[in-house]
Amino acid sequence: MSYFKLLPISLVLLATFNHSAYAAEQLRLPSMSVEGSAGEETPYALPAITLSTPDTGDMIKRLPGANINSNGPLTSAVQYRGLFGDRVNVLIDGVRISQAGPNRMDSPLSYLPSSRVADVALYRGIAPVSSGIETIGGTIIANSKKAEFGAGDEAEFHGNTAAGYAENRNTRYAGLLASVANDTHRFQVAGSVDRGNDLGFGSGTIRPSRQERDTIGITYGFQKLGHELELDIEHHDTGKTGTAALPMDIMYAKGENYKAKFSKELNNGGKINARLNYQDAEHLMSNYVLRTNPVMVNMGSAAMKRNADSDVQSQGYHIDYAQSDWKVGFDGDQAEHNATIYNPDTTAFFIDNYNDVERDRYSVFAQWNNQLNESWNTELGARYSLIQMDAGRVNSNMNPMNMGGMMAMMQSNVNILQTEFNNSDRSQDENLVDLTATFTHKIDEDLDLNFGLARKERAPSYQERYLWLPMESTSGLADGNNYMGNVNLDKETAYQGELGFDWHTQKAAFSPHIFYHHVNNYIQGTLYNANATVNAINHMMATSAVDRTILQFNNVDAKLYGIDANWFVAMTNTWQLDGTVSYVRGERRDTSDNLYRIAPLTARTMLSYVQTTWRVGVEAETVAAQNKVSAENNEQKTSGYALFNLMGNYQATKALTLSAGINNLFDRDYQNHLGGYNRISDNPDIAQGERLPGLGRSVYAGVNFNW
Ligand SMILES: [Cu+2]
Repeated sequence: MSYFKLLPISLVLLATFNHSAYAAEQLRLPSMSVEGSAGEETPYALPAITLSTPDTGDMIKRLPGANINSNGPLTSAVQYRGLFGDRVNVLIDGVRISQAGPNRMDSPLSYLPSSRVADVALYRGIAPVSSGIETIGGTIIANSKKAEFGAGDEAEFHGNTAAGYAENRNTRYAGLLASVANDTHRFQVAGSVDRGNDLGFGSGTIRPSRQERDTIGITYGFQKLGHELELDIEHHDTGKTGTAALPMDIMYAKGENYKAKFSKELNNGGKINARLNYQDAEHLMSNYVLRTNPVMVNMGSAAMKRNADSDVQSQGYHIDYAQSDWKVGFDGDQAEHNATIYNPDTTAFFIDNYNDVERDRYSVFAQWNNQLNESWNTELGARYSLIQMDAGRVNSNMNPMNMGGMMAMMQSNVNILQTEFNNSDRSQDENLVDLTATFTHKIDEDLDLNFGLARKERAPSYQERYLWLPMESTSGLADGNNYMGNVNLDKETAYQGELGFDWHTQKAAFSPHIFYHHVNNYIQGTLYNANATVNAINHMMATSAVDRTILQFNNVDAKLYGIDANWFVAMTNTWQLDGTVSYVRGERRDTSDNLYRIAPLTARTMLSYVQTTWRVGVEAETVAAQNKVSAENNEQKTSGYALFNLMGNYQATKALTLSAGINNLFDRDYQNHLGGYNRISDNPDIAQGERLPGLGRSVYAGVNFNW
């Protein structure tokens, strides 16, 4: 019962046993008498559970210290210990996905629907250097279900179906995996379909929050004599999906990801791992299809109908060699981004939002993991990365009719910024050095001490560097401010400390970790130095009586600290309690302000009643008020709340699990601090600029079937 070491037991039960698509033969069913109990494993993993939504973010939220910034139902962005966006290294099947959308509409998690997830995992605290380039905010992993090799040379046919339905506005999703395999070859086809209408809360509707996504992928695997090869092609297609916290909605985000993985065991006991990946994705967003377009109030209330067309091509590679205590390797990726804004009614109108933006990373690392003696284990790591960034020249035509007056003025102002940007030193290199030292000290059979120190660095994102016109394409910050990029930004450097223990017996476990991040040159929007040109553009583009605040990405100083823990208690053979607690505080060090969009103190507590083939549980999700908000970002406070969820699982046969539950049982109205503000002008249920409400009650049911 190895899962016992990984999880509070009720999560084991929550799991629909689809960790492997074919785990049917070994039911991971409740058993209070497990042999021994080791500490938490690294990375800390949770198997997939049946959710009320197709959004994998709802699983990530269950990891200690993790939370989700949500700008729409399919655009979950991971937050770990107060850091989010490009600061967190999110790996989907081992690969860091590049986003086609400059506002993170196709966030990495959007590439893997919940019905196809095998497990999600987290390196608690300091992520090892081997887990990726730019891991200042940690590494979080989501893996898809993969067929296993067969036992003999006969072909075996297997598969998995996971499907769910939630009554909150007809949310439904299904995933299917079918495979044929023997002991040498495996081949699988897997796909998913997600649909849902605009979501509801209390007596209202979040407009727009409909969702639509299809995925399909094929995988071929080969193994022989210590060699293993995997080839994988994934196609994803997100259709019209609302993002009420952003200025536009998703019309589509689609594309392909290609992966090749190879590993070989050598005679000397070493192992080589290699991976190649290529991604090609395109994205269209619009501000007038799922919502009413805004008007430019200072331009004679002219309709501001806009589309934005964006794309990314990226390729990456990773090779490492592991032998005894050592792992060394090199990796890198190159991504090229474009985004153009246009007016559907006036074809000649266009703005290059990002043109030929390149962000290339080259990196080498070495990691040494040593069991010094019975009670001391240490891991030391070093990584050097070169980040090269560049952007093409930008152009625009905001006055295609060649009108005089305001339009001519607008274009001449934009021309000034354009020329400034085109003459700036857009080619920038950054040298990053990551160093980590983590230690585990085993005090006795039940108790381990963990501590670690690290230095981690991150280069600016392309949005932070190359946003040349005051706009909101900021990788999903969704704070309602207009931003200016800053070509001359410096890299961020974080000094991180971690201290925790992991106490684990057969009847109970508790593993609190405290952390401190001292971040120099933290990149944050600060009030833009009044510039007549930028102010004039901002004023002319205004869609409300009050001009948007303009912030510019700048280097400031910050610190984040907090504690997160996860725990369980088996009270009797049938009753158990478990949960997580996560707290983080983010502050500026250069001013007395707080950091933006920091998760409030959050606890999940679940009481479960467990039988051999079924279990039921009641979960309390308690969230404190967030009063420590960022004045610089005009961030609004939120109140605390408690939600209660019911969930049940029934293992009907070895292969079939039925799940059902009710989320937000009491249909409580609440606002998720990480949920963004309503950008829609004409939703009678939510005022524009008000924080978006969390979802109302949702009764859901799901099925998981292995064959
Ligand atoms: Cu977008």
